[in-house]
This record gives sequence, structure tokens and C-alpha cells, in this order.
Amino acid sequence: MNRTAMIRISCVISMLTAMGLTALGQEPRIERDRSIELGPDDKAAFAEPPAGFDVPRDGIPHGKLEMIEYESKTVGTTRNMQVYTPPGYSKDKKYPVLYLMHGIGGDETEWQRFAHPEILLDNLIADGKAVPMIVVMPNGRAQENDRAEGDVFASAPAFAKFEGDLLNDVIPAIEKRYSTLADPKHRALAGLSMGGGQTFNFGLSNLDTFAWLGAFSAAPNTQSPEELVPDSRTAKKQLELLMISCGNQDGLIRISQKMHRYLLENDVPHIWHVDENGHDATHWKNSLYHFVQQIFQ
Ligand code: FER
Repeated sequence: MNRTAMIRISCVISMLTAMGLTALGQEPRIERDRSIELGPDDKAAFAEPPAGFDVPRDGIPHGKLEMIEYESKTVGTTRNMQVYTPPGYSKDKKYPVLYLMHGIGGDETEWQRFAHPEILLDNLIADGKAVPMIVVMPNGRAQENDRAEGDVFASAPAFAKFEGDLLNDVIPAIEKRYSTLADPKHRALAGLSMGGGQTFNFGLSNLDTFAWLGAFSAAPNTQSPEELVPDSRTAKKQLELLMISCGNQDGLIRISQKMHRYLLENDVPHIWHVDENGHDATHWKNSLYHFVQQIFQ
């Protein structure tokens, strides 16, 4: 079996696990991927999150989640996105915005279902460890039927098309409806797997829109580092933060390793965080926890 086929299969197994097979007590046995080769700097940049980081707390102010609609000229439909506004959100203040993208089997509800950004942020904001921010969770499959149905790999081109939807439809709709700080230093882009690839592709080629980037377990939709960062001086000047993370059990780690090594050789500062997880919700939740503490600070 070739490597792409193996990655596809291991990815489908991880997705099935994430989709609830574990909860049903049918966890598939996933053997360690022998194609993974770890280098000396493929190690953790952050400690494990503390116990309770993802448990809702009483006695602290809570933010709000809402599902909103927007008109997409790019797709030609009315689309949904989920939005977190921080505790005490007020039109009298202006907020930075994190655009957070899902994986190939996900949709606008995936982050909220698997990682509860609203709980992580309520807790971190209460502890003064994250800046109050708006988190937008759009649907990154820019096509008329944007449900994760059938062969989810067939929608890969729609994940590329989402660049137009994000820049021309999602961001203007958010900046019209909410009280935002509308400049690159107050916009972050992050995502898991396909969303991690989208973060590299859209983020690095639109540094005049986003200065804070986080790619977690980036998928093979990631364009080559040479294409995305042809001029390291510009990237260096415009980037506030680029965080790249991956689990050391993730069969897709080569993609992140390649980006990290290219950036290192070209002297582009970034955080490279490799933990002990696979292509899974634990890695994504933990990465989000670390990322939101770095941005807009
Ligand atoms: C692939 C393997 C995995 C691929 C995409 C993925 C586009 C995405 C996985 C995910 O989003 O979880 O070959 O090709």
C-alpha cells in the first residue's frame, strides 16, 4: 500500500474514533505509524494543560455561543457559522477575532463539539491568561451542500475555494455585525487538519489580513513552503505568531515537519510544538488552549 493510501486510512480511522466509536467502547486498535521519523527538535514547546482547563466553572462570567447566517457571494448560498463572544461582550468595546477552521469530516459545529472553545476561553479569560476575543467557527467546505456527507475527501477542492468565502464574505459579515478591531494585528487564523492546511495556505498568502496563525495537524492540502513563503523577510516582518503543532503519533506529521524545517532554514520565527498525541481531538483541544494564550498579547 502506498503512503497516501495509508495516511487516508489512518485518517479515516482517527475520524471514526473522534466521531464516537470510542464512546461506544469500540476503539479501533491503531498501530504506531512506522513511516513517522522524529528529529531532535520535534518535541513539546508547551507543558500539558493543567487539570480542569476544559471543565466549565461556576462563579466566573461566561461568554455566549450563537449560530448565525451570512450571505456568501462566493458559494451563492446562505451559510452558517458559529460565533463565540466573550463574557461581558459590549458594543462599547472592540474585540480581536480568531477564525477557527475544522477538519475534513467536520463542519461549523466541530470545534464546539470536540474542544469546547467557549469553556477553554471562559476559563482562560477569567484567569487573565487570554485576551477577551471573538471566535468565529465557519464552515470551510465552500460548496452548496456543505454537509460532511458521503466521501468527505471528494470535497477537498471546496476547502481551497473557502479562501474567497473567508476573505470576501465571512470576514466582512463578522466585522459588520460585531464590534471588532478590524486590522491584521487583531485577526488570527487557526485550524485543525484540513483547517490547518487552510491556515497555512490562506494565512501565509494573506499576511496583510492575518498576523497570528496556528496550524494544528496540517493535512496534505498544505501548499509547499517554498510557494507559501517565497520571501522570508516579508513573512518575518508581518507575522506576529506562527504556531505549528502536531502529535508524534500522527501519520500526517511529515507535512508540519517540512514546514517547520523550511522556516527554520529561512530564519522565520515560529513555535513548533510536538506532543504525544495522534490525529485526534486531544491534540486539537490542547493546541487551541496553548494558541489562544499567545495571540493578541
Ligand atoms: C489526505 C489525508 C487527510 C487529505 C486530507 C486529510 C486532502 C484530512 C484529514 C482531516 O482533515 O482530518 O490525504 O487529502
